Amino acid sequence: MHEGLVIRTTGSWYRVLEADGGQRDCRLRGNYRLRGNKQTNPVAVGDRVSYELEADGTGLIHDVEERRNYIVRRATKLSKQTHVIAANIDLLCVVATMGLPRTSTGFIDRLLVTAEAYHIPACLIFNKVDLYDEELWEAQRELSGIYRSAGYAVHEMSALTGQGLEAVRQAIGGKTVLFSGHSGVGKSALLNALCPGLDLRVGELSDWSLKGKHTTTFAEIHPIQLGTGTTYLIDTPGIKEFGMVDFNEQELSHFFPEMRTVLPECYFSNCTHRHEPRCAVKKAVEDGLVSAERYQNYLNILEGIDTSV
Ligand SMILES: Nc1nc2c(ncn2[C@@H]2O[C@H](COP(=O)(O)OP(=O)(O)OP(=O)(O)O)[C@@H](O)[C@H]2O)c(=O)[nH]1
Ligand SMILES: [Mg+2]
Ligand SMILES: [Zn+2]
Repeated sequence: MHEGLVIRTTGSWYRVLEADGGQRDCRLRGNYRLRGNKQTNPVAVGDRVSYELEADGTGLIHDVEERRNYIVRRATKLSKQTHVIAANIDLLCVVATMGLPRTSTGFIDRLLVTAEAYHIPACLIFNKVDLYDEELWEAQRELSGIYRSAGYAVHEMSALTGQGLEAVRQAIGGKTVLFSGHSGVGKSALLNALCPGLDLRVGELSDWSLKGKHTTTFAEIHPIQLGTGTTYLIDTPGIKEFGMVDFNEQELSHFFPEMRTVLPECYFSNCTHRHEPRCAVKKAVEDGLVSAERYQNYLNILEGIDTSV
């Protein structure tokens, strides 16, 4: 039996990176038990699998190693089924921009909350700063301040000019890094900038909607050499709306790091931080310790209002 890392999944085929650096197309053995039936894909990029060789040179996956972590979203907007985006991730980079197509904080916060819920460290990358005028820079500085004070590393960069790229390199070296965000924000362009040899397809924005055209169509891991060790970059298809799985009212605020620290001071132990008196979160918003925008996004998620687009 051999062991390897799933770096691409397309239909019923899995591309596996082998121990010696080679790659092999594998299928999943027919009677492989789905984990429950809640997930649409039993094997995702980042999974470590054991497989045996078939006579025709392909592989047959027998087992999937237990995951250290993974991140999911709803398969479709109303679906109860979830789709595993990737497994065994060291860092989620939310790729966003104040340029085109502009990312809302509602979208960013849904991704960050999900990363917190699944215990995946996250950071923010604002791309396309070469397009910023003074007004956009001002808005960017304010936004970066909000996320930094919430506890996240924030990078401002341009895949086009290379500005800010070195800091991103430093932050991801030696890790397995998932890049996620709307179509057209420049995820693939960013990966190309990090490693020019990759030569990933980059798409134009649509003329009429100024959004991306969903150029990347499946998640794929690209192992690259940065400094000493191997860094695994996971490029993913752009997300229209991030379908969050449900969290209960009580746990949601724990996934906002800057709220988490004041929670014990709420008068009611089951406070949802909406209308309750003597709420430490509302006080923190008034005092400017928690941003009003993040708090509003918290309320929206609580009420199930979708402002993520
Ligand atoms: N001006 C500018 N344009 C950029 C930058 N990064 C990417 N772009 C452009 O943005 C468009 C989309 O880039 P992609 O890398 O394909 O975006 P993506 O996030 O991978 O999109 P999907 O694969 O559809 O999810 C392309 O026209 C890129 O040339 C940047 O830093 N500055
Ligand atoms: Mg892409
Ligand atoms: Zn409260």
